[in-house]
Amino acid sequence: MTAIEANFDGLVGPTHNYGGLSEGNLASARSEGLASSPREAVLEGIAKMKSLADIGLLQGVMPPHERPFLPLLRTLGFSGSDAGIIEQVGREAPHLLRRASSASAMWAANAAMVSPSADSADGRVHFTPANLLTTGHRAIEAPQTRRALERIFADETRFSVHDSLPYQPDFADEGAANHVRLCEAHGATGVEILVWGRDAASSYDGRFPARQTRQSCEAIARRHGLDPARTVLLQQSRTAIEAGAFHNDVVCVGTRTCLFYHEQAFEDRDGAVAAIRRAADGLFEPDFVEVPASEVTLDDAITSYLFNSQLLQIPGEDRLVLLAPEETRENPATRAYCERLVTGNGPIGAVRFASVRQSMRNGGGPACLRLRVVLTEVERQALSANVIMTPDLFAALNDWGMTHYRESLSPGDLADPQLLVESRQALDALSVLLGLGSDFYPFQRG
Ligand code: SUG
Repeated sequence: MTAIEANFDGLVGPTHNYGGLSEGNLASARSEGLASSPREAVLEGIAKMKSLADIGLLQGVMPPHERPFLPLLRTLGFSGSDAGIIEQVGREAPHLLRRASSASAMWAANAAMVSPSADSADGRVHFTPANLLTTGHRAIEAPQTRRALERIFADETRFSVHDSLPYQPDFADEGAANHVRLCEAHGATGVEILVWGRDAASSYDGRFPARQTRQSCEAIARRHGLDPARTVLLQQSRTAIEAGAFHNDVVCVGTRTCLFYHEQAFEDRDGAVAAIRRAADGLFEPDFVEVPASEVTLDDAITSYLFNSQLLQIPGEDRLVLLAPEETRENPATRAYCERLVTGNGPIGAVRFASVRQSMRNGGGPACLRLRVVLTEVERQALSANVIMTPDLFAALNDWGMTHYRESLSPGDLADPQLLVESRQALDALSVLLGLGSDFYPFQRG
């Protein structure tokens, strides 16, 4: 069966801001309190999506979530009118307002873990929305993510959208950011690599949280019906987490037969390579492109986000293309590495750069912004809603962003009740534009 790898990017929400909310994410800590530009952020994201659609890849859009999220604030005991709550929380508990206002659903790599039909026992595409329970601002995402997935992948004969894993520390899950799938061709049986930072059976005392547990990887592999012989669970290196790699996709990316990763990405590097080879036996020969720490230090990898790139199979090109953030070009070590990489005859033939600076300041590179979904032609035809990027959708989304998004947002602006009004107007218009229905957001349901 032939299949393609589609990218569904999270559309940046109107409240995009720098809240300093993610412990262990160094960019988020560095940017805390800076003014953001929601408009620039959304336009950067839309431009990246368009550039991939233009080169012949299937590109989808994941809608932003409702923020500020009044249901959270009401659950925490605030009452009265919506505007009154925003003002009160802004005065009395600004940290809760930041938590309720983050546009973090834009990082769609954390939306869900996805297994294609070629790998699942029942021949359907499986999705597990991530519970994201390690950070308070992200732990509110899963119900709306599930809703979005159920609208877009509504055909239950082809797609299975699960509930998120239980909200218990043992099952902390951050979605596809800790997942890589290798295969000979997208439609063929693949090897699914699930990466965890913490084993819930032992205590973990790192400097920064390890956001994914081994137990959540095991549960997802079971519910997606993956073949144990073709599934590999790997431990992310503690050193990488301590250095600021809060997700595995900050130090590793892979597609088709190619795994591109930092020497210090995995706790047991040799064991990882051997396990992947074993799982791929009889299917394909994996290509390991390992970046030595002597050429790119972990610090350079994390500040430049070299590995948070999209590794793309572009129609008509023999070798893979690495779409890296501009920051990779600006860092002398990673720029030099990229120049050497493409002169060799390995699987990666070119490096291109995308500007997603607004997202990068919160620790989100090109790969964080997208959720990959491998689809056969029949599955592609079964998609619902109007979420596939076309020249018309691109023009409409650009106009929409220009109309509804603020040029600049400083931390104090979150306490402006008008931001809530503007945000709802934007999402109302968007739900029409993307064909999601007029009951897609909680505020639309009353
Ligand atoms: O979960 N940043 C996100 C970045 C997610 C990046 N995703 C991947 N690596 N796949 C996070 O830490 C920062 C929000 C703030 O501080 O305002 C934030 O949530």
